Amino acid sequence: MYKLYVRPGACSKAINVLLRDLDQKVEVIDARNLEGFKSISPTGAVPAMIDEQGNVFVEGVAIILHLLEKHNSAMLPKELLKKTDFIRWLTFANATMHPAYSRLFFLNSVVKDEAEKANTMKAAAAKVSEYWQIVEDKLNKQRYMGGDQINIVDVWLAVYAGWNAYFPVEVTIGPKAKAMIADVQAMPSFKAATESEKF
Ligand SMILES: N[C@@H](CCC(=O)N[C@@H](CS)C(=O)NCC(=O)O)C(=O)O
Repeated sequence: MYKLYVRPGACSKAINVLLRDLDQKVEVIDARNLEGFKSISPTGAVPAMIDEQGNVFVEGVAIILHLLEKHNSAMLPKELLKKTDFIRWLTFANATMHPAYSRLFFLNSVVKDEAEKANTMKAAAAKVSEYWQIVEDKLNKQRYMGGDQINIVDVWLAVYAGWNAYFPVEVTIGPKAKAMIADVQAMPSFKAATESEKF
């Protein structure tokens, strides 16, 4: 049984989905206001995960690569160029798209002047939309980010797409990406993860 520390609907939800897709048992723990959480995750960020041996894992990409390799998942290509491409898109999600959304969250919470907030958030949202266009370009050639099967990159992107509802500015997502997101949201593991984060 894995222990997974999450914030409801945060990026940690992708790990919640992945553990289910890998047929692993998971105890989902709400990290919000959890005393001592920084002794598990020094930055205070989720996801954090503890395995049955007591090994502690933080940082989404490291957790995903660990789980895929440990559970011998076909999602992680063995051939070097394919593996590098998979990691490229994983880090596109985690280190390009996610920080672009983080800027929106940051501006939404710290900018108090309404006109300044509208301007800065519009610029930040344009960057997020630009990144969704990169996803759209990829999905114009194939149904999912890794080919014809949903993979963890699709799941991560679908989790981020759910954040659009929090902002008073428009993020544009193309039709192919919207179809991919709908398929991810229909996955039983995605639905189960959503339920498990209703604390
Ligand atoms: N570098 C970390 C960042 C994770 C991250 O930004 N998590 C957000 C939720 S999506 C979080 O916990 N933010 C609250 C905080 O950092 O205190 C990773 O990739 O796992």
